[in-house]
Amino acid sequence: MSHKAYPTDDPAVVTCGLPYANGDLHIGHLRTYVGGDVFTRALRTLGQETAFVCGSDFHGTPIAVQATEEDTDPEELAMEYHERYQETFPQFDVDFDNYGHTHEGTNRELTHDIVESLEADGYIREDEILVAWDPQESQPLPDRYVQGTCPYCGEQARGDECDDGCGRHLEPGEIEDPVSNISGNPAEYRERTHKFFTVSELADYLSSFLDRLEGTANARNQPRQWIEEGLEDWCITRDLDWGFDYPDEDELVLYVWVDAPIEYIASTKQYTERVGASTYDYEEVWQEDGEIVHFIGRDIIQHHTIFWPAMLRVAGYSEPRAVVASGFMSLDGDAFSTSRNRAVWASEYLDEGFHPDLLRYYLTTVGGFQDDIDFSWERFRERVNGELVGNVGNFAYRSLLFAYNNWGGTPDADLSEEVETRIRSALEEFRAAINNDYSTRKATEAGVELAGYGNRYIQNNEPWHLIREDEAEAAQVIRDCIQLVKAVSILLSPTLSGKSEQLWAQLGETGSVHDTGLDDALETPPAAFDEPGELFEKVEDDRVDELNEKLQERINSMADTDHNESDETDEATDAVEPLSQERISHETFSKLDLRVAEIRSAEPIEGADKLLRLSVDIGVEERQIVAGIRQLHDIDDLPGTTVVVAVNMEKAKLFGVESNGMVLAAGEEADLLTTHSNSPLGTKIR
Ligand code: B3M
Ligand code: ZN
Repeated sequence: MSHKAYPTDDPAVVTCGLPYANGDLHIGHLRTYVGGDVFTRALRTLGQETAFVCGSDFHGTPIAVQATEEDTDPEELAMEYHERYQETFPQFDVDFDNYGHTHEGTNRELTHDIVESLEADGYIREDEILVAWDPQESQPLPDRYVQGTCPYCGEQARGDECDDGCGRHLEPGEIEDPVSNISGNPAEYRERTHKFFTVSELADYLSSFLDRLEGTANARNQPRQWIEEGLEDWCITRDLDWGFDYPDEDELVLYVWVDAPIEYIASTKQYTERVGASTYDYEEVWQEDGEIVHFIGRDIIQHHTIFWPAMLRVAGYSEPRAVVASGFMSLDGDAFSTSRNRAVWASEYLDEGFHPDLLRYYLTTVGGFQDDIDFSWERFRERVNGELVGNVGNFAYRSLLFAYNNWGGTPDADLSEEVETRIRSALEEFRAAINNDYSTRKATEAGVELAGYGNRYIQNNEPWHLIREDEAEAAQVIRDCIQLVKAVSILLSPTLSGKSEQLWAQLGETGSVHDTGLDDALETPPAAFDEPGELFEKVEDDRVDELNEKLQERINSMADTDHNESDETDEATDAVEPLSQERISHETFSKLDLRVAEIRSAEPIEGADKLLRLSVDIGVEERQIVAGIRQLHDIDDLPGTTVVVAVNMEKAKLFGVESNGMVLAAGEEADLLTTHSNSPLGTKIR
């Protein structure tokens, strides 16, 4: 990869995946937006000229299906949520320079231009294909109007994406055993004429693009494999009323994934129109040598690393420099579910009175961006109290207060060499985290660790004793500490966007910390400042209990309503899974080596709410097995429990812990299987 290090001479744009404007935002959604915002601020701290843009996604069947369900017009529905998102993002300091939506004129024009240039260059062909059709309603069933089985991995998939399985995009007609979401009946197939973008011709270009692409590794690895397996052409039209018309066609609209990413350009263009091209020129970014960085969820990697760069390439635009794709996020070990109210909503978080920075910090540091992470109020408390209150806040407050009480500000002394060197190395870590890893987590840790160093420094030097013996020496120590506080404030400014600003003001600095660069961290702090206040407040234990109870009550009450009304659009969670129709031979079964075993010990795994590390005695040896059984079982009750273990499972690594075998359990709740007599450990189960 031969890109120049940030800051470059060219402008950058950071984008975030456009939210479909069809539902409230929860803290799981915020991961991508906070990620993009923190990264943008980090780039600016490095001195990179950067715009941060996004917009609401108005088109496609996600909006159309919901509008039908709510008996409203898709545009009206989308507009309502769009307006809400415009309020929500700034509440979390996710400050887009432009936040548009896909149904606007700017996007329509750009989309038509781009599609026309795909046509003009001979990259569009027409084909007759079989598409899903509802015989009862007598209408086509594009994308989310249909559910079925993924032809690649066999998981239940919805319309155009295998969301629970392999994550692939599915072409029209590809889904197996389709069922109509309108009538609930099996769908049929009808022949229709559609337009295809011949992405398959761009395989070589896309391979070389992936070699240059920066960002997270997941965004390169998956698509490389898809290219190896052979790229299919991409159907870019749909039989639908909602969306942008295909140029000069009345019957077909463009597939939502054509115009959605083009909104990245449209939104940047709107920003330029507002501030003027001399301030920020979108053409320099998108048509010359700009640095284009996309923050997305990992479920839309294919769209951003295959379809999108293919479109940009043919239409003569610049290619993305980086795709930063997040891992999955769970809540208390289970998936967020909008329809089941199993979520911590963005508005709810704020209503609880928590500062947005606490969540920004949690989302940024609880795992790497491409890792799967979990949110729990308990871990939220631990991180806030341990790192923000106990480390960062504590260091800033004790240093500033001591300085204020004794000198009314920063004492007059020279910065020591030791501290200067330590600050320089933190700045370097920050720079490297952004440049080498696109890691906002590591960049943030550079600041948090510097605060930790500061705490040890002040503790070891004991200025509170020194000041009685040798004032000059005490002044020296505190001078160092205030410089450290200043550096911490700059290093943490991308993540703790509001709190760092408060700290900046406490330091007696003028202007905004967001207008400073990394090198300002070594500029002398102001000689005078006011009495400081504490930056962070502890989250108390009983708050966590209360929040957990609230969440649980809500989930339970939704479960009760599910029992009473059978909601046809949701899958019934408690229905028994259909019995498998596929028979297996005795030989196949005998390949499974199942043994009677006993749990010897059970311990929690840091960061994984459902998992336990078990030591299990299987008669001939003791094995370490990771099992997702924490929900139902009390850790202390587990040792001594007889269980059934599949001993010849492939080894796996979960949250960094190796699992050598599988403990059998029933259902989502993981009810453990046991024996009812005293079969010796290691007995084979047949
Ligand atoms: N609107 C939302 C999603 O699939 C979709 C993103 C578009 S990004 C150009 O995550
Ligand atoms: Zn699949």
